[in-house]
Amino acid sequence: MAYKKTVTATKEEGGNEVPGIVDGNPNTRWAAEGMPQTVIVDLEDVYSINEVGLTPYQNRAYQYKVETSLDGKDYTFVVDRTGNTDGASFLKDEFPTVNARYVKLTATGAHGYTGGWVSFHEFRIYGTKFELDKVTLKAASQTVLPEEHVSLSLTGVMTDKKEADLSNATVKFESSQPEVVSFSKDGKIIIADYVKDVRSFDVWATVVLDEKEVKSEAISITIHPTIEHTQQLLSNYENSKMVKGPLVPQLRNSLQQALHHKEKGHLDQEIHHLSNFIKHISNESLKEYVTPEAKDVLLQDVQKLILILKGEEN
Ligand SMILES: [Ca+2]
Repeated sequence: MAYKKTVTATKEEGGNEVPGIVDGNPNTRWAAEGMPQTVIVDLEDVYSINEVGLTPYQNRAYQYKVETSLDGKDYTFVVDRTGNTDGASFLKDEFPTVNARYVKLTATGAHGYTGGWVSFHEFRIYGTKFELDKVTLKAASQTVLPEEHVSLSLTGVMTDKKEADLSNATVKFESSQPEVVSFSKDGKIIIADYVKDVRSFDVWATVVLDEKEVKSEAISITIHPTIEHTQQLLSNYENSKMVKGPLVPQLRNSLQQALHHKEKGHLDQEIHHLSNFIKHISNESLKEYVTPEAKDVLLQDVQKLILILKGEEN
């Protein structure tokens, strides 16, 4: 993780400059004369870190401490090996996960070595980068009229529990009824003019941020009928001969009257004419003029319309 990141040191020897400690090459090294000496690695982003590894020059038993920081000012100890007496080709230290951008290594001495030089081939830092963990999809309303464009909004949480910045994320909205439901570029639900018998659907979003793909939970949207929509539905059924004969003018007239009273604000009359619609379409003596499928959809929509107008459903 430290590999070829920005690194600075209190001092460096010509030929063994500080970038040699993070270049991934076991033959190059950083060296500085005198103790203590400090190296600071800037990881250039915040990571969850839980392990560091050091490759001391000539397997020396360096004594050192490691501190981490989010801002490069306030540092917290994660490793204290200032009493170390072990010489090895690789010194490894694990510690509880910390979130950090800066990692500071300070060599304070070396057990059994009196040369006075600090020198390491490599300084490795292990952990994970924060990524998108969860996205939540919300709709401005979970009921929608056919002509309405309900807005969708998305929020995300990163693996460090902080809110995700989704401004550069790729977002794809999908639905369980792709023939009827589409989405505008700014995240609005668009319902096709002819919704057939679809009265509810699920929507969800797939979000890609920094190559991490996360899918939201689906939310359920219900399409509420309107008189205008029912008129259009009736025309469609008429065109496909699913409603015909003397039933057509009766149904049309009921809707027309209901719409007229709706515009006047006469709620009782609006409901009265919608109830007439139900009476006509349920008339056994006219049942040869409507297919069971068309009857089902029209009846359900107008019954729902009445319930909504009566305030018994929202
Ligand atoms: Ca190196």
